[in-house]
Amino acid sequence: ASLHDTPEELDAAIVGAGFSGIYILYRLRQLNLNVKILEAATDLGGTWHLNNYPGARVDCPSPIYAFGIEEIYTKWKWSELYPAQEEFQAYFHFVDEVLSISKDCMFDSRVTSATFDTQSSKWFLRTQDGKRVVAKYFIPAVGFAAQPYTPSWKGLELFQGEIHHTSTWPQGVDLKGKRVAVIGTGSTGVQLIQEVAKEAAETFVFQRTPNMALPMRQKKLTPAEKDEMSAEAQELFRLAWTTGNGLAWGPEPKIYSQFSPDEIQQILHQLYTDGGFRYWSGGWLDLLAEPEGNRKAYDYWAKRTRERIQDPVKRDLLAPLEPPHPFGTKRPSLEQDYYEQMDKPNVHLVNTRAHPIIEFTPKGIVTDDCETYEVDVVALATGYNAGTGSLYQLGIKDVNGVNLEERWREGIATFLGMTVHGFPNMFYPYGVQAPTPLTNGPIFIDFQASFIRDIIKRAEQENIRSLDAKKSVQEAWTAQLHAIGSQTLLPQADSWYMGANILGKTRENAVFRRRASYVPGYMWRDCWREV
Ligand code: NA7
Repeated sequence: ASLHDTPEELDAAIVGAGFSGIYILYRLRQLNLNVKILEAATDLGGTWHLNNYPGARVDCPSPIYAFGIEEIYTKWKWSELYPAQEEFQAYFHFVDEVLSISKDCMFDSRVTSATFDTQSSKWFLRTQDGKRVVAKYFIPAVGFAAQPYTPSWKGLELFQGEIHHTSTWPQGVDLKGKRVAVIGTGSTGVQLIQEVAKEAAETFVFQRTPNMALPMRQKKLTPAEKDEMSAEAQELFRLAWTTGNGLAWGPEPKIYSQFSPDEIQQILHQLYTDGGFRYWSGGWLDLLAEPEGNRKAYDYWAKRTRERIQDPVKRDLLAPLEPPHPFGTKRPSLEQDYYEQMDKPNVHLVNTRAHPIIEFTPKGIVTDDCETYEVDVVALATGYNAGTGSLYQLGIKDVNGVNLEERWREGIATFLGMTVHGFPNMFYPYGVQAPTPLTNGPIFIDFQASFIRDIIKRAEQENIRSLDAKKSVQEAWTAQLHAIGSQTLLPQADSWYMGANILGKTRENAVFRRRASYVPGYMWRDCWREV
């Protein structure tokens, strides 16, 4: 790595060594380009390197939450249907052995500024410790969850116990016999709570919105099942490329009104029994768009969940008879024994919808009904400044020197959810205005990485200095996204899909809902200008 005065010259600079950074490195190597990854952390894995909290595991089933690369999936064997974070760390090391990724990585390199120079048509990147890189193509592969969000509660800094956001959870936090608060019941909170409740003397769960968590139906794989899975992997990856959710199955190609009420109940029963995200995206096509069927799905979920909770107060808070928002318009978590853990007498459910947290004291947390919860450890499972936050912290400026954050102040505008007008030769995978959170990550990333490779290949063949999405196509894309989004139930939830989890953030749909029409017919001429 070049320090200070001599910038390292590359064809493409990727930021981030998670699934997307690695996939893009792999794809761009196919073009014989000089490519490197700049990674803030000390190891590969991105979110799977950082998220060390107890219970962290994937919610998409193996073997297809993985690289669809033959040299990898034919050799690697998963131990469970839904592997835990430690297994992903081992997996990324294995991927490194097979693909030699680390040799093209600059670790400990946190990018803090990225500017486009119109003279040379190149991106100039600078890291926190003064390293400089110049590259024709700039690929911020930083995922949607790179900027943790902690609400600015009064007195937070006064708390004298241990306090950790889940994304920076250190090794070796001892919870045994402790009083532990978990704030937040999103995907992270649910996973964490299941583990905390088994260790801690008392657990205080601060819930604002109940998670419509679905049974994971986790499975440890026997040696025979592992072999079977390896043998099927190729076909499963192939199938996953054809579905809207990036999983190996999708809904029947029918809408709610095409089923009889009995059929609907049978479908719900079957999907719930089969487990995983099937209940969320395996039923009928318009589950997230049509209110009557959506309510049926909610009611069946609530009935099955309520049966598992003995405490009547907790039952009404965890699975109320009236849904707080349409089913599935916030991401459901997958759980193993969440409701049984929550039902235990030493697990206390604090309703922060009714009584918000107003401050921290040296000893604990105070809610607006003047209750004080004295605890030894606080876990902040309060999520992320999703999508935009990940990009903003890189300090990216457009051709006129204007910050991305400034450019998007009045609303996010992109072309394909991968590039932004005024930021030539910048392609970001797995981010805002793409189908990102509604698909199985690695499969969708592979799809985008292939698109990015193909468009760069074409630009190189035709000697194009830089590709900048035209303003008109960006406007059309963004308008289409909002038009599709407004026909769904997604805007009815205060989710991070809507930017509505962060106080003060503009509320707008950040998800391109329909993967089918996401297929790029957008490759050439009339969509791009040269800068
Ligand atoms: P999420 O899904 O954004 O969850 C954050 C949680 O924190 C959620 O339950 C929030 O309640 C809660 N929260 C946030 N701010 C507050 C305040 N001020 N008071 C009380 N509670 C609060 O983040 P995760 O880390 O769980 O998951 C992120 C993604 O990672 C996930 O979708 C997966 O794709 C992987 P709310 O629901 O907003 O009422």
